[in-house]
Amino acid sequence: MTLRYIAPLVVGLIVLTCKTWAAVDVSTEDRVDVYLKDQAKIPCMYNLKEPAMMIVWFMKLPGKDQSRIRIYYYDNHTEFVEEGSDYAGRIQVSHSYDAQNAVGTAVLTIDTVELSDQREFTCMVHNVLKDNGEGRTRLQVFSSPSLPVIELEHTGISVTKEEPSKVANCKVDNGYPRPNITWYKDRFPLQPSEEIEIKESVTVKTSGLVKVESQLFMKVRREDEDAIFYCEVQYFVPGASKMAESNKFQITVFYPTTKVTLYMNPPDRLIKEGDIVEIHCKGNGKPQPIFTLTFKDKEILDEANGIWILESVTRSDSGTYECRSFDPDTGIEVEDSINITVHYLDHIVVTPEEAVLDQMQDLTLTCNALSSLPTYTVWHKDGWSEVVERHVLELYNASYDTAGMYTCEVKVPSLPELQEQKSVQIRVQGKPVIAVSSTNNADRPVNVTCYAQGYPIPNITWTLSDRWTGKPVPVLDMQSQSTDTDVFSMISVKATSALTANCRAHNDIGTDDDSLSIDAIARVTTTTQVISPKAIGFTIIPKQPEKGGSGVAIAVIIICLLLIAILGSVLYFLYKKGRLPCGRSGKQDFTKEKASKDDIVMEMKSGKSEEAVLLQGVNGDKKSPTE
Ligand SMILES: *[C@@H]1O[C@H](CO)[C@@H](O)[C@H](O)[C@H]1NC(C)=O
Ligand SMILES: *[C@@H]1O[C@H](CO)[C@@H](O)[C@H](O)[C@H]1NC(C)=O
Ligand SMILES: *[C@@H]1O[C@H](CO)[C@@H](O)[C@H](O)[C@H]1NC(C)=O
Ligand SMILES: *[C@@H]1O[C@H](CO)[C@@H](O)[C@H](O)[C@H]1NC(C)=O
Ligand SMILES: CC(=O)N[C@H]1CO[C@H](CO)[C@@H](O)[C@@H]1O
Repeated sequence: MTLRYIAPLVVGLIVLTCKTWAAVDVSTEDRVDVYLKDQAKIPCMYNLKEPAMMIVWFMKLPGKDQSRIRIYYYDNHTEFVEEGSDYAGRIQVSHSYDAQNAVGTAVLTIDTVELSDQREFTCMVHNVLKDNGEGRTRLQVFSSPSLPVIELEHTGISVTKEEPSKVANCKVDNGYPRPNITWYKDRFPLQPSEEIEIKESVTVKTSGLVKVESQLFMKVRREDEDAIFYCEVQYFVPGASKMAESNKFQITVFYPTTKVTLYMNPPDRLIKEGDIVEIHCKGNGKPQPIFTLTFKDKEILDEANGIWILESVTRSDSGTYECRSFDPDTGIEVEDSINITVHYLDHIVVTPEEAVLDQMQDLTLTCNALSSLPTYTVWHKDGWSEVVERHVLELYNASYDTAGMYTCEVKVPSLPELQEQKSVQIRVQGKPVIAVSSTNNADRPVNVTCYAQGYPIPNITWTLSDRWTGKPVPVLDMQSQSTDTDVFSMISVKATSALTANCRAHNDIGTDDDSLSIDAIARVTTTTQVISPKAIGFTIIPKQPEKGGSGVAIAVIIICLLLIAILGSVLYFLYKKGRLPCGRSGKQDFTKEKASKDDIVMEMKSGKSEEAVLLQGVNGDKKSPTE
């Protein structure tokens, strides 16, 4: 505060010392600054060897009438403020005198300064000799304006406009003296030019305070959409100048579309039939123009913000899509196009669709499915792992094992969702081939099973007969299961006597049968049935008798029997002649051997079946292999 007063004071003194036109040396400040509604102090100094005789303060009237009016009077007798003036009750003057330096002061204080107080005040000092001197001070009142407020033009501004367009309005209120408004773009002040126009309006309100509005007009360019704008207000305050910035803002710039881009979302995706495809069209202008999307010269409707959604596309949706935009302002028409390929995998065609083969026949199966992409084909059999990785499957020299369900699977490696499969039933026809087997458990009913392959699927017939009487025994508890290629049948037998179980498989092409002997004690022997050579390769067939081996064995045993007979005859002869001492034991052994024939059969059976077969043959149970 003091500094602020002293500086102008010194200047004032220098000025005044120059103007030594009066007898009394009076000095005042040229100007005193004060905020509206504050208290103003206007000092007046004089140099006298004694206190002033009289001090009078005047004010100058505004307008053309430059006359001055006394507002305050002081002398050695009396002191008063002029009644009826603007200042009655608002001013006072404090006096002091410094005898040592011979300097006196009279400070005029004005309370609650109004704008109308901005005028000239004169201090007149008289000395004892009635000489006088004067000093004048101008009171300057200040009011800080409100912060600047931006009002934006809301719609966008087109770069194609010939004349500068209104960008924004900047407003400050209640300032005094008149504040200035400056516009800024990216921190650089804007000066009026061919492209920039600034219209300012200044309103002095009844209060005397000033409202300033500034309108910015500009020819915008495309880059201006990124520019930061604001306005700044500069105003004076006591002893200084200040400034305040408005909020920063950006403008919406409209520019024509010179290029459109058509693309799929998401991009770089393989599309298959049934997919949803999203097509986007974007222009490089602002606002986005009206687009039209055409496909095969037909317009596709249902557009929303340049996006079209094609639901469940098919291969017929493949082709070129074109997006066009037309700007009516500039007359510019632009377009872009994309190719869309909708991929597909058709249903599989397998040839033949089914087949019944003869044994040893060959067959070529082909599997084809039309696709727009490279495919991978694989054949499986009966749900097992792959057989071949080709679209052609060749079956050579069909056997019953060849029969089954063949499945062809076609995949598209680049688009794994595309895959198809189809199955084909291959049958191999022929007369039944059977295999009979049984459990061997003494405590339980014996389960006799019969497995038959063949096509048409054979019918299984079981017969049970008593081995000694030959009478049929009813078959109870038969269970059968058949698949596309074979039949499995099982009976449970409670053998109260020795039985023969016969399984007979029959179809249009032929018949096969096999028998089993079941002992009363539930022991089992296989029959003489020689399994047909066709059955080679069956997993569950019983061990096949070797024909060559049994021939040799038969010869050897017949020779042995002959030798025993001869030996017996010789012994008998010697016995009759009395040459041989006869023990009872020898005779007994011979008969015993005959009696235990069955036991020998069982022992041999557990060893080698071929010998069992032979011995049973000797017992007369053998059946003809060809039947
Ligand atoms: C306002 O502008 C005028 C003219 O350029 C200048 O004289 C004055 O000092 C400025 N006022 C402020 C507060 O800056
Ligand atoms: C076909 O199979 C049969 C029995 O499985 C075999 O004897 C014959 O040699 C095979 N023929 C060819 C050409 O492989
Ligand atoms: C015979 O078959 C029946 C029915 O399948 C089964 O319950 C039984 O355990 C089998 N008997 C033997 C000795 O395996
Ligand atoms: C198999 O048996 C069924 C009835 O059980 C009969 O209709 C069919 O003709 C038989 N098939 C043959 C090949 O004998
Ligand atoms: C003490 C003093 O200076 N008195 C003076 C007051 O003023 C009158 C005239 O107005 C003088 O006569 C006195 O001498």
